[in-house]
Amino acid sequence: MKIIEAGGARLPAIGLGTWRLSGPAASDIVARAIEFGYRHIDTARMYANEREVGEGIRRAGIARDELFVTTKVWWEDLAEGRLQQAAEAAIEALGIGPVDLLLIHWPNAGVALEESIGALNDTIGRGLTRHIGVANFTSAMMDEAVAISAAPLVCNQVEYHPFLSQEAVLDACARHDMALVAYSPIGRGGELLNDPVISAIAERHGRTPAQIVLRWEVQQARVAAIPRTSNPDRLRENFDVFSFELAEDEMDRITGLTKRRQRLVDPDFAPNWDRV
Ligand code: 1BO
Repeated sequence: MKIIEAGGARLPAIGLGTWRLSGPAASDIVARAIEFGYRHIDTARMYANEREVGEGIRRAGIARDELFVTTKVWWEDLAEGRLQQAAEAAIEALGIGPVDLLLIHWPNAGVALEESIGALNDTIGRGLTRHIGVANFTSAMMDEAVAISAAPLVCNQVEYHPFLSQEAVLDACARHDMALVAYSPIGRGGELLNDPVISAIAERHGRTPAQIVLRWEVQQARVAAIPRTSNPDRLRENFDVFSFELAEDEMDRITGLTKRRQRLVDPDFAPNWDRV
């Protein structure tokens, strides 16, 4: 398993995303993922599954320090005091002690960045998390947040796949010793996985298109990916991307697809993505 070192943290390059997983299915897949070798689990207050994710982690019976667990506070909970309360509720629901990484899930233009980043920093002092970071920040917002934060910001978690360039965010990650954690890393499946460039490379390596896409992500210096699945076979497939390598020209051809700019997750509270 490749480890991404950023901002003083060590993130396993493949993690399990849990957005839209709920109930016993969420606990089951988390426990299975850990048994299978996953060491990075991602959840959020907004997913309303922290209790089940925690249950799956406890069921797997792994030593806590062998697992990297991330959760996120929702954009409506970023005010001083409210953010800390949300973090406390997350820790209580998970029931595994402090998390490894606590993120601001989306920026909120209605709360000053000084206030939300200050409150996020405070969660470290309160023993709620070991590290902090952000999600869905533009590169300009990353620059501002890093300048304000006392503790290093470990990552920016953003949508990233071969149909969406994140060049500006990747540059900002390199400037600030941060990781890019890719959500929706295989897009919506269909169109991306049937793309002729991806299919041809998959055929050449005897791998699935999803494995090629995930390999393209984790072969980049600062990128981790958190594919979500509730299917045990996919769990295995998504994790098996460290025993082969893409050639430089294959990496370049896949990177060439990112000019399509197909953004899949763009809620009405999202920031102005063009503010790079
Ligand atoms: C509203 C989208 C959340 C994904 O983490």
